Amino acid sequence: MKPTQQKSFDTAAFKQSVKKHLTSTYATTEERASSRSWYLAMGSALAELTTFDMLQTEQDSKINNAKSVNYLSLEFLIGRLTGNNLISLGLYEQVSQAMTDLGQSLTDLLEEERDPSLGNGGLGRLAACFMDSLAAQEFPTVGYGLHYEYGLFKQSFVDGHQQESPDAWRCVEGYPWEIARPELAQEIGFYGHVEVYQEEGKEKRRWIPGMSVKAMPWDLPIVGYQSDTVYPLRLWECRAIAPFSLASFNNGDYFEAQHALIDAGNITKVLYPNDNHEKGKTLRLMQQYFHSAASVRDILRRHEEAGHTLASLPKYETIQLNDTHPTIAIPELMRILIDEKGLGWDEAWAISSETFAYTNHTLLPEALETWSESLIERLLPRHMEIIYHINHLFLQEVRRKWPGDVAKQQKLSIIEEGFHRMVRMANLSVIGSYAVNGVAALHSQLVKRDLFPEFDDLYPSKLQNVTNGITPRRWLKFCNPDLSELISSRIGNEWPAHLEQLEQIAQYADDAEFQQQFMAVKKRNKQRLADWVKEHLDVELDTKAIFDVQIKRLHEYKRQHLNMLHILSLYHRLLNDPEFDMVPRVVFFAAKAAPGYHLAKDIIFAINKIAAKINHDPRIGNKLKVVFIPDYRVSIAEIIIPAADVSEQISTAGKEASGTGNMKMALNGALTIGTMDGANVEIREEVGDDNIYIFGLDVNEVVSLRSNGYNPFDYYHADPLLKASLDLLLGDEFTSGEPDRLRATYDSLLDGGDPYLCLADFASYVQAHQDMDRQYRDQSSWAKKAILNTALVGKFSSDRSIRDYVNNIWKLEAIER
Ligand code: 26Q
Repeated sequence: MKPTQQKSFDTAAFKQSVKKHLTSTYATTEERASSRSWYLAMGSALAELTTFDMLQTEQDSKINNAKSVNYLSLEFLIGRLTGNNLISLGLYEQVSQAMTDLGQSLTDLLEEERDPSLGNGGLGRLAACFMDSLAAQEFPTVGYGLHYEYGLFKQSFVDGHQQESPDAWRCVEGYPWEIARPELAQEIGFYGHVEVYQEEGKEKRRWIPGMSVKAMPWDLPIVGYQSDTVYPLRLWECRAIAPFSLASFNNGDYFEAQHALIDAGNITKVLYPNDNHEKGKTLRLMQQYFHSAASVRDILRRHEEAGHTLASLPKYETIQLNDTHPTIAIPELMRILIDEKGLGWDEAWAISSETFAYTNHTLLPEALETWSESLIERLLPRHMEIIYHINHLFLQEVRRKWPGDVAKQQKLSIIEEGFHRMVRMANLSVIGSYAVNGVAALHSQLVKRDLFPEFDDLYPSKLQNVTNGITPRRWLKFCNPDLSELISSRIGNEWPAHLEQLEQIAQYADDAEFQQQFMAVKKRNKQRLADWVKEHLDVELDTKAIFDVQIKRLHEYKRQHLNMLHILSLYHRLLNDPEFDMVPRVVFFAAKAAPGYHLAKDIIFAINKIAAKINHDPRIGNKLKVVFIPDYRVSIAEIIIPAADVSEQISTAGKEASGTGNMKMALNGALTIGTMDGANVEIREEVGDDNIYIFGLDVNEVVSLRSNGYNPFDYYHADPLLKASLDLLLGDEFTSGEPDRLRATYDSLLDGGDPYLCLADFASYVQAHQDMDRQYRDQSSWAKKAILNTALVGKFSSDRSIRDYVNNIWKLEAIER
């Protein structure tokens, strides 16, 4: 990467281009244009610059003769692009000035951009951070995803209940950063049958699909930080092939033919809103195959156009599977190599199994994907045959390793026997990949120990770890400009590309002036959040309070309801314990629940009701406020994260694969209160025990508590504070006149058996909060801890994650241009 390179920029030409787009693309005038039109015109003018660079990159023979990584993911939660791209291009100041000249404020225009919410949460956001780091470090890459018409639903609250509404992120005008690539469209089949035929005396097979659709690619530019390299994020949109059914048109059945068009559009209509839970619907499998098939064909097209042989595919291309969602790409590549390119099985397998690598993001059994054999057979008959054959050869290997051990064969088989036979996508992924990785040290250990121990025996060194990371460009430089400036004033401005340099600010951790400046920045960021809350939610907040933040998808394993119990305990003590003294505190939540996850929605409802009561209860003298920010998304995370004093990372040990919000908040100077789970373990290693609040059972203690028979009532009866806190959920304390409306959450924690051990961890969680509250009273020592968090989390840059993939898995080289 070239240091602090400035792009040449012609301000006059840029302004001209904005004006041209205003009139000729958006049909308005400078006098009449709304802020929205100005934003669109500016975006279009900028996109022209990056499209040019993207095409240059695409045609660069140095890149085409080097190895690239193809990142396949059903989700890319990229967030707004305009501000971030301006930073990467190094044009923020110039464009800001140009827009001022045109009578516009850049910061206001940036607010006009809708977040492209093409992901659910962690997995999708990770994919976006990885694209940023690949481009920044000039590793040749293409991201492949889906061009959903509707992204993750928008969330609002009606009487405290989550309401979902569709997210038409492109609005009517389209998204200025995307560019259609009709020349690269592909045709994708479904259903149909397998035909057996003879060729040169050999029996061959081919798939005759029963229907097909068109995959139209849209490219978004991934602009490398301070580099001219722009790699594409290629998103496939499903379209009908027109004229779809000539027969129906000719029969005069116009509407029948139109119907087919409508159905084809459905495949990429909407992102599935489940996170860490699979729901085996036909349309979801169609999305997965549509995505994999279009991407694999595009990869082969690029490979062949560069003049390389099929046998050299693994030398030039690696395909990273973001969880099992694109795993059907493995049998798809095999099918193309064998049926279409005429290779033999062994040759094809040698290529395929050296091309794919798989990242596992979860151990939760309900999130491990399986698809019914009969569904795959119907939708993709040839792929099912190929899966059987992969399995057949694999089970021979298993029998050689463990002769006579039928249980091993059953456990490792790609096919799960039972009333409905199911295809286990994780097993297929491990068997068909040259490397498999977990996403944090602890998680990767558990993948080996609990999820795939036999695979680890069979294929030593296939199972690896790559600890997740976050891009410091978006998650510090862009979202926290004041802290960025303070950091640069002491250690220079190279840190966004070399995050380990932040360690140098550790020397200022005891410096009174630096502490005071650091805390002043935090205060301004807290004020920015408080202003947002006042404007949008009409709740008044005091920045002297501790800002205590839990922002992530709503899931029982993430234990937002444990946080809620802590709030109830504070409320109880404020009302009943005259001795009780606490630093004022604001607890922030932001979380979407999957629309079909009823208990998660009940927890949202309970927190909202508790917030409504507490926030207006004069008896507690503004000591405690609870704010549930609706519609959590990347752009609101960019406001909340810089303002956090305390980062809640409180999942049951062993359940959160990594977490990445934990890294973002620590980087922005928040102290973590967390369990020994996911990447919290490594954050503790980096920042040191004094600068993090660890509580609760660890993985081994969780296992032994469960095996001894866990009974939440034991804790309920033994701990009066816990009992009092839980009992507040009964009656009508928070739902005046309507008792029992918060009962579902209460019941899940007691009669429901408390599957995520909230009650077992409650006492130590409350204690950790108390320790933290004491510490906060000493602002100098708090500042020191906060500074050390920022200083010591350089490891969690996604640049480092990508280098780990490059060195240990992908084995590719950066291409300086
Ligand atoms: C699967 C089948 C059908 C429909 C939906 C799904 C589905 C979709 C999304 C299953 C899982 C997901 C998302 C999982 C996810 O976000 N996992 C998180 O990944 C992060 C990045 O590695 C980790 O930091 C988190 O710990 C992990 O929970």
